[in-house]
Amino acid sequence: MSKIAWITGASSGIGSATAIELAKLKYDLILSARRSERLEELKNSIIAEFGVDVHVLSLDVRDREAVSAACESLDERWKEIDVLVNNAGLASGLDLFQDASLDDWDQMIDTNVKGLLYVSKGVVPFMINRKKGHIINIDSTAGKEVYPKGNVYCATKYAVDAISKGMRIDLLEHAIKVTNLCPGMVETEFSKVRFHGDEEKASKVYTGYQPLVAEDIANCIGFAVSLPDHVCINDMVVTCTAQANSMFTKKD
Ligand code: NDP
Ligand code: 8X3
Repeated sequence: MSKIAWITGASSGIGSATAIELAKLKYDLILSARRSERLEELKNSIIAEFGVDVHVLSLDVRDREAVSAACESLDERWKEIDVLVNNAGLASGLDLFQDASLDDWDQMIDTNVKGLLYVSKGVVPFMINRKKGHIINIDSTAGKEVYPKGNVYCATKYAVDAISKGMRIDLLEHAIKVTNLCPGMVETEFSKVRFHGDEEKASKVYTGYQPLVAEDIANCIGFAVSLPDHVCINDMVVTCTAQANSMFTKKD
């Protein structure tokens, strides 16, 4: 029987690319995000190209009851989740602490931290029942070093680092792998979302050097899930060659 992977935030960027990568590896997929029309398009193209099974969930990870109901609504076959990629997330704003908006802060904390927890809390019991599973938490270089105006986005990604470490300890007895994956700058819709739709400002983030693309991170995920059962990548920090860390990028 095929393995099953659930990817949150599959309607764009790293999540969409990961769906394609795992379909290539013959995983059946649960794809979730709020923009369900995008998920339906991705589902149709993946089924046509790779012939795997795809189940779409229209889901806002901030909605605790909806996440719990979505997990319970899965039929028994779809509950046999081998891989959970906790990818849904965002930066909202890039402002000095004293100028930043509380709404931006709430949205990042609710999505990047609480949303990741809600989905994990729904899926972990299925993995415990099967005594196996692999959780991949999409963290960030922002979870390794704080940068100017990164304040609360960085805090949410530091929280993901701590959650990954905590999960790895507590789930040890159930043979569940936990991989914390920290990308540097990846050209996706991330900056457009961060700058509230300002595409010009967003594109400047990626000029003067060659950033990562979503497929680079999807490849890393494909690698991490293809290792033998006794091997777990705990922490993976991946940047483009032009980026040393959160603070230093060599631009032309
Ligand atoms: P995108 O904006 O391209 O994708 C973000 C995805 O998250 C979308 O599918 C979006 O779907 C989903 N999402 C956002 N909010 C919610 C929500 N409340 N409920 C459900 N889904 C949600 O950005 P990336 O692909 O770049 O980002 C993916 C992850 O990677 C994020 O966690 C981000 O922090 C992290 N990351 C990104 C980096 C980068 O430079 N791009 C670097 C390091 C980490 P929808 O809007 O349809 O709900
Ligand atoms: C996203 C990359 O550099 O904006 O996590 O923190 S960065």
